[in-house]
Amino acid sequence: TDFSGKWKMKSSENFEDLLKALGVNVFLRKIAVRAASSPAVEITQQDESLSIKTSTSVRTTHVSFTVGQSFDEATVDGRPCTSFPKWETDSKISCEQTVQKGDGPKTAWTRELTNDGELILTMIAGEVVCTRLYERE
Ligand code: R13
Repeated sequence: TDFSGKWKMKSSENFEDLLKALGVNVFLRKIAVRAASSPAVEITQQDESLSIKTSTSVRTTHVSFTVGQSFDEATVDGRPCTSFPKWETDSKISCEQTVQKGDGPKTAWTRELTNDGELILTMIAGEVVCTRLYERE
């Protein structure tokens, strides 16, 4: 599977609930929700190595990792964490996160390429699952 490409978001569920579960206050939540409604995502992939740039008007993140190797990133509420991405199927990466200090709900994400060429991102905090559907630009 090749996740490479420029992606635009078609739908999002539970993003605000996710931030709420992580303890983000209502003021910052509203700003984040608005900005996260029109992200620009660019992924480049070579074999097992991915680079994912996610841009919004208020926050841009850039992660590079190799599936099967741990790397440092930040949780969606901005806390430094160590992540371990692995193949769940040949078209789905699941990634568990461990925050470097403090506690809170267990966080993770998954990215899956569907048969019809769409990308499903889930972000998880405890029991809350945020699902975001992307299509190629
Ligand atoms: C701002 C500060 C407060 C915190 C926050 C969290 C998330 C975001 C913005 C902020 C945004 C996230 C977008 C995520 C996307 C994910 C994806 C709570 C730290 C800056 C308000 C905008 C687009 O789809 O991959």
